[in-house]
Amino acid sequence: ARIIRLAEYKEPDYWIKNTQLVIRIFDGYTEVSSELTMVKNARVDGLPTLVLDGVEQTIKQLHFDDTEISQYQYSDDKLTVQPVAEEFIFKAVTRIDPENNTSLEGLYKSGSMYCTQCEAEGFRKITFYLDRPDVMATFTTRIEADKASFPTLLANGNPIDEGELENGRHFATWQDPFVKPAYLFAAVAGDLVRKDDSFTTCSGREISLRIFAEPRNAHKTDFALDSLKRSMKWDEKRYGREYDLDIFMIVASDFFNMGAMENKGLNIFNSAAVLANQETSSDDRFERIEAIVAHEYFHNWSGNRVTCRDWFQLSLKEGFTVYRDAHFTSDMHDATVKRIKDARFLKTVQFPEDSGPNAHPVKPQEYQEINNFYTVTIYEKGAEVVGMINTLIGEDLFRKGSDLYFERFDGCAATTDDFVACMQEVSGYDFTQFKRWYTQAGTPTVVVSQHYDAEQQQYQLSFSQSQKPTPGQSEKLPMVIPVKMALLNAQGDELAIDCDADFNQQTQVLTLTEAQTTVTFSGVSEQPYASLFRDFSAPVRVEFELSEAELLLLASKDKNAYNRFDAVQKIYLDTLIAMIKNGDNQTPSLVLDVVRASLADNALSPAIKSLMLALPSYQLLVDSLQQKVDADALVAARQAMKQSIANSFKAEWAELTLSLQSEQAYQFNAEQAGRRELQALTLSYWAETGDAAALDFAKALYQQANNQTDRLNGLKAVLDNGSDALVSDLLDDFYQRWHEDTQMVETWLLLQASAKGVTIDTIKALMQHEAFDITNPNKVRSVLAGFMNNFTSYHQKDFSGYDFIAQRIIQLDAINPQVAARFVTALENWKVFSGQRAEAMKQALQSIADSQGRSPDVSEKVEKALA
Ligand code: BAL
Ligand code: ZN
Repeated sequence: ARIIRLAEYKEPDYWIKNTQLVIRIFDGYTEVSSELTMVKNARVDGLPTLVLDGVEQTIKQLHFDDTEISQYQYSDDKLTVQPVAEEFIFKAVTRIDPENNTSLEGLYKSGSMYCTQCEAEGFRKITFYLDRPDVMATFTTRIEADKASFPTLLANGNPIDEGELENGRHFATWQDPFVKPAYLFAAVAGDLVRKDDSFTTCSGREISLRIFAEPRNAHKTDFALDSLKRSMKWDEKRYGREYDLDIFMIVASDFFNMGAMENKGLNIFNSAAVLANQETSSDDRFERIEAIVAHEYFHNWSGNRVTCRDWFQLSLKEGFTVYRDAHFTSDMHDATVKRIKDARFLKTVQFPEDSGPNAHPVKPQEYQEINNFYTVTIYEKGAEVVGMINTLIGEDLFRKGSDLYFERFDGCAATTDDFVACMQEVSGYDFTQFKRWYTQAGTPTVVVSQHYDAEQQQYQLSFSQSQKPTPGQSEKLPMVIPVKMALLNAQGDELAIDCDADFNQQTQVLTLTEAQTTVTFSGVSEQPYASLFRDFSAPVRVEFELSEAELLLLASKDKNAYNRFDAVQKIYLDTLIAMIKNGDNQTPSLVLDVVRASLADNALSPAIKSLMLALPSYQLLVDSLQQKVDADALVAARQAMKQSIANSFKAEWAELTLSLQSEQAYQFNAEQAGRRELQALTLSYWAETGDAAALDFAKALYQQANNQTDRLNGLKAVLDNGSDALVSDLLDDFYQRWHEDTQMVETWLLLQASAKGVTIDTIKALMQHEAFDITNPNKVRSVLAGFMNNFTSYHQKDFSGYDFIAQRIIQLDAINPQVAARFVTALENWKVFSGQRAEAMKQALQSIADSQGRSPDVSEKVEKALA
């Protein structure tokens, strides 16, 4: 396989200054004419051959200026030609086949519309190009199509022309004055309805905002438009970033590999990530849509105006933009809740990636298929790294650094080093060692121990950091680790800190740089309680053995709400791990005490309370065990604990569930969403007790709901605990009522694939259902990701889940390699499991490896997993 290495980066031999495209859409084929104004790179000697990327191109004509190119070579997705001058226009006319493009990269047909997805390397499926992010050009795009079928024709930038053509066809021409790499190109042709709004920028410019959707979805666009306006305002206020074009467009597409795409001025969204209303979208869906709209919008600066030099810098735009959208969500809703959920997600999904065969640094050194690097490491760990920069230099200097970065690299393709250099320049902080966060893969473990000397009134904390080897990286060096902390007295009050280490009094951050650090705190008149890594100040594993009394104090009195949550989770996790190790599934009183205290604490918001009362997921448990996992024992222990908590507080669950019922008109906001989230949790415990009244309540919640959140909360409780007859009644009812709504059908598939006790036969039946379509990534994800994340069903005792997934990966790979490769994650961490289970997972991987005609996407992941 071909390996692309960062160390081998060099500038291209030629640049493209301007790109003129004509896309002629016909029934059965599309013809693309391109004119690329090119100039030789001044740093290159001679007149090198021009090597353009192009995939599945049927060549009709090639020209240099007006001279036809008779000699060329087109093989292995590269077109090689010999220029005769340093400046020229390269012209190509080619044909492509969007109707049969099931990879959903390049130009493809999504239902009745044509749309594009070019990141990372899809543009080469549209025409020949220097398809790399450091080649930036202005674009003019003309689209021609049948007018009756495709009245809406869109591309990046501003509309400059439109008109009628022969045979009922028409055209529209769009011009994008901002230079951009090809991955930000977009074009759409469809029969779409448009919803308009406007936004006045900080400098008084009026921007026209337009959302396009298929007519049946016209009623679901308001929320995204509002989210967009909030995002635009926020980016002006928080980052001083004003929108640049006069128009900002969003298009919803039912067939989409990713969540959404930040194409300049023309974002294309997965329908599931943009269409919303109260009837069909739950609170968490609203929050996710708002965050994705913001994320794509924020890319206009962090990604588009300043883009990446090469794909090794992907986190430059993704890590920073995730950081920005997380901050936006915190500002819009509840910052602690957002932080808890983000940290929990990182631990649940990114930590396992970082300790598995696909571990890679935030700035990878090499790849085979870049599509495989749109990972939680690049995105979410990348965001944590940006967050640590903020923690280390403080918010004001961070903003100065970001202003400098945008100013200095506007219109350029930059690197993560460029970003950090700006932060260093404005703050004077030396980031040399810190940059290991970009180059070293793996999650550091910090082991902490404490010692109190009452006589000297001194307290010591010793930190020892280490990192396990990751594939291709055996040596690990110490990291810069910011520890936001406090010392608490027995009432939970914070003590003044006087210590002999690098501690910032203003930010309350202690910075570790060595493998071992011992910090001595003076003037400590009683044994303190250490509240460490507040707000999850670094993406590390922490091992700090605490007594029950210490844990209980932190769990009940720590004023840092994140750490309070974390202490409660630690109690559940440590207890579950002990239960698994000892083979004893009695839930100890400590756990019940914590639940009781959390239940009784009226100062806790419902949202935080629900987070504190929820047991850690199976996935988080697997990662926390840090030893070979006996999946059956793990399931038994967690189920026993859930049962015990349910039964011990049966009356409380019932009472709380009822009291959380509200007559308030539905609104998506943090307060209401928190109440509904807590009710979902209390109802799930109540239903777990087997109380018939709980199921009656759940059924009524489903039937009487005027919003999707309540409806799903009721339905989930029934799915997990109701009789087969009731379950099938409600599922039938759901399908009957909403089978014409794509998002509802996706939810219906997901609910069943995620339900307790689902069997492979049910999954197979879902894949045979009229609502299923294997060429549609959302449908595939609903069923297969739903199943894969359904721990007890996927890891069922006869191991049959693994071969089933392997066969589906092989099947999908022939249709959509990008989507297929994502499912390899379900098998790649086979080494964490014990005995025959690990062997069965490995065999499933091997069967993929042995299959014919695998894509580079799937090959890379499978080979790494088997290495
Ligand atoms: N750039 C791919 C989609 C996203 O991260 O916004
Ligand atoms: Zn992004």
